[in-house]
Amino acid sequence: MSEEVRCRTSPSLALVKYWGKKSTRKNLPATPSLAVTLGGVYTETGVRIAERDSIRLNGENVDLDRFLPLFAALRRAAGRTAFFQVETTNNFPSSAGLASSSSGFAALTIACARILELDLAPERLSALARLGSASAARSLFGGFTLLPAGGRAARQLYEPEYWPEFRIVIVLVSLQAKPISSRAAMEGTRKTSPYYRAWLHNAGELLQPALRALQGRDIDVLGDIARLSYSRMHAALLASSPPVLYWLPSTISVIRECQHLRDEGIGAWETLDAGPQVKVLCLQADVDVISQRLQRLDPEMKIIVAPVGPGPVCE
Ligand code: 2P0
Repeated sequence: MSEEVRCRTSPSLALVKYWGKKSTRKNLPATPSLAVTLGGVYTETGVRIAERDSIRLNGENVDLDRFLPLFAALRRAAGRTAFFQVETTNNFPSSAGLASSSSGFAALTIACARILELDLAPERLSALARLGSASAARSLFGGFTLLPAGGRAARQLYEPEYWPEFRIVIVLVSLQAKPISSRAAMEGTRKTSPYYRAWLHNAGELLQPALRALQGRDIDVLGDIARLSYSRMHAALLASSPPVLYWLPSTISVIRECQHLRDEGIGAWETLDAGPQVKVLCLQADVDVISQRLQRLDPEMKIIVAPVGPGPVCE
């Protein structure tokens, strides 16, 4: 057995969402995305050099097709033909709208680069990870990150320590895999939603005020912008043919409870991705009341509280 490299990375949660591709072949995003890396939830990936490529996710073999462009780019960068034996686990549900592809492709990219002894700058690693999943370009960094529209690589805007009180309350309303992958749904939106052009236009307009709110650590404004971004993304999705609705009844219960909390003066701003889970942006001082109120909706729902997370760690 060859030596193994193990890397751990955390998912990237977009506050301003990436949804739609400028280039499908190069996997370039059509919208800018501003994100926070989540702490305490992570993908851990081990890679060895082997005689053929193989990937096991949480103990199950995974189809290789989606990984081949990344593997090919890594082999080109190393100037050698090497194959990867990959074992990867998530300490949170996969394919349920918790951005497992962001942390998954980021961990895979960095672990493969290390085993090939490639000494690449973070920006280069981010561009490679983007070939697997555009959100993975952001997971290469901790703290707050930006992937510009059409951008090849993400960059870190602020270190994890920048906003120590910032928290994300993750509400797992369903542990089932989502009915349609984000990649397929994104393409469906681009090709069939009459709202897609408006979505692209507006996504660019949301970025500057979001950046200013982050610069001022103004959670009221940032939370409001995050709500607009996910709502407009889902409006475009719902208008595609066939329509795509990721929400479940409990998703809506959580959204409404966040509205009630805000009406009572408690800062709780929800955001959703390509799945039914709800992530609530808030400050540490409000975490207990928010968690209790949301748990009361359904004692079965799992709730995870995440601080702003770190960048990749390898051993
Ligand atoms: C994001 N999402 O910005 C957005 C918001 C989901 C909703 O990036 O096709 O797996 O692999 O580039 O990154 C999820 O899509 O898509 C995603 P691909 P990805 O986090």
